Amino acid sequence: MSGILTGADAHPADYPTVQAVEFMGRYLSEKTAGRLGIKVFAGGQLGSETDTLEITSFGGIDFNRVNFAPLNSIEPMTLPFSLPFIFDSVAHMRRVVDSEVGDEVLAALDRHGLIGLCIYDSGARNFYNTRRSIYTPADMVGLKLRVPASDLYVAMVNALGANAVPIPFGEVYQSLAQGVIDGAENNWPSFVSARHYEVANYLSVTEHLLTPEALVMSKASWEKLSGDDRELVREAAKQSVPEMRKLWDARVAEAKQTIAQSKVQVNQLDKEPFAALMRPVWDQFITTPEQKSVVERTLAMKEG
Ligand code: BDP
Repeated sequence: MSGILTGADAHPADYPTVQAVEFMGRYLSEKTAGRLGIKVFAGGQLGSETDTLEITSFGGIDFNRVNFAPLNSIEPMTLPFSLPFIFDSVAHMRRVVDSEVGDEVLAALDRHGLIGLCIYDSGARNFYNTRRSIYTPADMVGLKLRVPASDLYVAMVNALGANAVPIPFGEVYQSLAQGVIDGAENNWPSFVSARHYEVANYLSVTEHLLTPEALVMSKASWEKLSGDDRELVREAAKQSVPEMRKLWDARVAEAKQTIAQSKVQVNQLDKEPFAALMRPVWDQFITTPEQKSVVERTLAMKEG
C-alpha cells in the first residue's frame, strides 16, 4: 500500500494530538522515501468522534485520535481509564498507559475493527460553567452540564446532582453561548482552544478525570499494509508519544496562563465529597473480571 493516509481529530491543527499524528506522518514519510504519509483532518471536519469512529471501523478513515470517552460504549475495557479519580496524577496515568495494562486495553479494540496504536495525554478535567463557582456538590444541583457521549460520564455527572447532557464536542461552544447548557467539563487546553472560557467564566478545579486519549487505526486499512509497514506504523506511534507529552506539558502551562489573564474565576475545592458521590459508578460500570483486573493493576501503580 502507498499514499497519503487520512486522520481525524476534533481539535484544531496546532493542538498537541494533531501535531503528534503529523509527527507520525513525517516519520512514515522519511522512512519510506515518501511512499507513506498522513493527512490529518483537524477541527472535527470529518464529524463527531462517535461518527468518525464508526467510519474508521469500516475503513473510511485510516487514523483517528479520540478520547477514551467515545470508546466506552464500543469496548468495556476502555471504561477503567474513564473512572473518576482512578489516576492520582499525570505521572500515575503515564505509568499505567506505558505498562502492559495500556497495551491490553488497546488490544481489546481489535474486535471492533480498530487497531489501538498508542495512548496520549489529556491532562485533568475540571468543571466550568456560566453561572457560579462550584465549591461543594450542592453547588452543582440543577446545572445542565455537557458530557461526551459516554453513559459513564452521564452517570457520574448525574450522581453529583447536575443534569448531564451528551453533546458532541464541536457543539459545546455554541450550546454554552446560547444557554442551552450551563457548563461542561474538560482539560485546560480544550477549555481554551475550543473557546469555552470566553463564555463559561467559572472554573472549579475538581480534576475528577485524567482519562487519556487513544490513537486508533482502521483495521481495514491496517490489513492492507505489509508486515514491514505495520511495524513502521507501530514504531511511528511509539515515537510520537514522548513528542506529544512534550507538546502537551507546554500546552497545559500556556492554557493556564491564558486563563490567569482572562476574566475566568478559578477556584480550588475539597475533592473528597465529589469523589464520594461519584464512587458508585465504579461498581456500576466495572463488572467483568478483565475490567476488574485493569482497575486493580492501575491502582497498584499509584505512588507510595
Ligand atoms: C477533549 C478530548 C477530545 C474530546 C473532548 C470532549 O481531547 O478528544 O472530544 O475532550 O470532551 O479533552 O468531547
